[in-house]
Amino acid sequence: MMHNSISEPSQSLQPESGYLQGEGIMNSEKRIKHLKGVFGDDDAFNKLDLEKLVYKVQAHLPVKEGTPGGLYFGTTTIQPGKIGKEYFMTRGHFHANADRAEYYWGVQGDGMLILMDSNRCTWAERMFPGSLHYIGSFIAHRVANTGKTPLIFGACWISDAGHNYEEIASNGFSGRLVEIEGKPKLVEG
Ligand code: M6P
Ligand code: ZN
Repeated sequence: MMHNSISEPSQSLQPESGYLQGEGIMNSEKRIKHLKGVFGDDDAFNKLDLEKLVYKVQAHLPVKEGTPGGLYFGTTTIQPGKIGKEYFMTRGHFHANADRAEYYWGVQGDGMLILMDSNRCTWAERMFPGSLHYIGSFIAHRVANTGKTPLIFGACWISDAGHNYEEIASNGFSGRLVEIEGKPKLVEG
């Protein structure tokens, strides 16, 4: 049987900015006060305004978290800034179902995708408008804004991936992305 109906989509995505609009878009914010223990330099952290916005996430989560076979879609905007020498960045996570993969892609600004495998080997990929990043199984991921304007990136992940923040909260990444002589560098720590 055919439904003779043409409808408008319930959600839309602004291609230039990644901005999501429509039914059921979730918005969340991470301010300095939400990011205790994420950055290496505690003195620099404690001097900052706790209410300062670091990043926000918009997401379309059409199925219940944990549903096999569904997909989630998000846009993350990281403000420019540093805490000590370390760039503003997302908390970062492994997936709770650690073998689930994810795509990230650059929309606006300059950044770095920081990746760490299960042997705690860390590396980074440059992010720029149009860059595409396949984050495979068992790889922790976080994004840093290395530029002077907001960094916007898109993400698409599996609805039963989940987030494991505990591993990163306890042990961090084995490398940190800091600014040295005006350039981003991955250093031990
Ligand atoms: C992307 C996706 C989300 C994630 C967000 C912020 O949009 O990977 O699942 O929540 O980035 O990253 P985090 O949760 O690590 O702070
Ligand atoms: Zn993820």
